[in-house]
Amino acid sequence: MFNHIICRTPCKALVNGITSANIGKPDYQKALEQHNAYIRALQTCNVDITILPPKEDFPDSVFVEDTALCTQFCAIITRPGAESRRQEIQYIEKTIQRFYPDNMEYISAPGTVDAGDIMMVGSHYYIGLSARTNQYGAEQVIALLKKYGLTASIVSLEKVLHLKTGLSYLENNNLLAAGEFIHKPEFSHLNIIEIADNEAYAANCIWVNDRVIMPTGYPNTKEKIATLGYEIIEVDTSEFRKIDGGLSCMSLRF
Ligand code: CIR
Repeated sequence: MFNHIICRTPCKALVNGITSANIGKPDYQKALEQHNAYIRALQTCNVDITILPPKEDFPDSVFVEDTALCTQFCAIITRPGAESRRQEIQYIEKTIQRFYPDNMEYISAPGTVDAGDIMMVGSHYYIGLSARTNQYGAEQVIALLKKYGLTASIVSLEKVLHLKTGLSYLENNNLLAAGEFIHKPEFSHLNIIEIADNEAYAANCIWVNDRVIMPTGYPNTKEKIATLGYEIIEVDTSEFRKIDGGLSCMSLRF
């Protein structure tokens, strides 16, 4: 059960966000409307929502997920792997501190971590080693979580930006997996819902209190999730996709 959500309104500089997608620049007005629809979807999930103001100096700052790992017992402020995103943490720290007054932790150099690389499955956390999250960072996360009785392990990834680009845990043992993650032995104890390559973007969904929020336009994935019995809310994220962002990236859920 999640009680809290933190989001940030996209800034106009969003159009200059880091991208590898090659599908054009986001339209800011459209992105804003899509972000509003995302908030409206979250509002139906029985959570309290904090919406932070846009931060023009940081094109990618709408993707708050990467700046912190918020667990049941502690929050870990990350050290984002992309230089242009590193200072985003300064603008979210105070907000997170409100929820974790006595249990804030930090990643330090040379460690780098984007929390989009960290997936929670119960009290275990999978940490993807990626272009953004390095071994030092992952080891720091493991040690910090251990202090709070939580476990973590490292997963390699080669083809996508973040671990959760290709994976979403929907609770109840159900894991959406695309591409390189479908056959990873680390996840073979879970019920793997295979997402075909032509719908790979839809592997990034979020479970929020028994609802699943998924991107619009992926009918096969939608059917598979519906078969599992979840209530589905679709949100169009086309403009965020243009800068490698998806549904999970735009919120912290805890
Ligand atoms: C970036 O490259 O950092 C952003 N353009 C996209 C971040 C997506 N975040 C995520 O998957 N958690």
